[in-house]
Amino acid sequence: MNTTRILTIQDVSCYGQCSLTVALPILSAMGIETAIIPSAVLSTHTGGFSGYTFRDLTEDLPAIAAHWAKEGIFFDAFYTGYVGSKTQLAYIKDIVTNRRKPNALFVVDPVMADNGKLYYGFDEDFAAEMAHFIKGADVILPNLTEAAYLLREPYVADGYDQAYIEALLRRLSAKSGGDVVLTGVSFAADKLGIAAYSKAKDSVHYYFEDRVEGSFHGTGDVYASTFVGGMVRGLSLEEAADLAVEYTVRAIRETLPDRAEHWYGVKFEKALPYLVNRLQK
Ligand code: PXL
Repeated sequence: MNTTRILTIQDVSCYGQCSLTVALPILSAMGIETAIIPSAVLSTHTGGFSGYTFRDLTEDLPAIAAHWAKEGIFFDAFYTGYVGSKTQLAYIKDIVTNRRKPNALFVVDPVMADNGKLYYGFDEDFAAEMAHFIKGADVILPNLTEAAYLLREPYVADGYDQAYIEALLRRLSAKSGGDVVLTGVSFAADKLGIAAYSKAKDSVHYYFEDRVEGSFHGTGDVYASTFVGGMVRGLSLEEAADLAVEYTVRAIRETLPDRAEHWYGVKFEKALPYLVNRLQK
């Protein structure tokens, strides 16, 4: 029997519910065999903690790739998230090129910024490299800030209309060559969601849910992992994009009662039964 095997490359934030500690459980719950390459190991994520450790694993990547080449290991899908260095982007491109099965899916979450600002440790140079790295990705999943950095355009926080979002999606697709799911889109104060652009159909699809006030760390990773899981399970771009919003919102709602103490991430574990049940339908 054939197994669908995915490789995800992102950091291990030992504490704080993001990147691999979110992606692995979600993809496993969705029934997908998931191999990993940790891009870096941090004691915590960088959003709200100070004094964290950071071990860059860039130089481990070529050795891991060489071993896998010897073992004849190939993947059906690749999903990249937080990447620790510019050099790593080139190594990852090689891995995606050399370890792919025919028709493998390549999804890039260009994790580097939010709310108009680059995350700590990232600079304009990295953003320029990321803009290059996304070329050839089947799907990219930027938020509005990352979209602005990828296109080297000013960040527009709000007050935009559908025409702006659709032109932005088309500019991003022209850059990557594939589909685009833009996260954090809102045309009304009480609604928040996504806009998904299918290159093949040249169409834009929207999905919104009621906005939960505040910003929640790690939700980009919850969203991207669920989206990738959906795609690998054969959902359409639009279905996977919607499912990922539904699940992310549920994970946020699970966190609300305990928010002050649980400020560093969302309780996505509590919403996993919902995700598993939803996939059975
Ligand atoms: O959730 C994105 C992310 C992943 N990994 C690390 C981070 C962040 C966002 O701040 O700091 C280490």
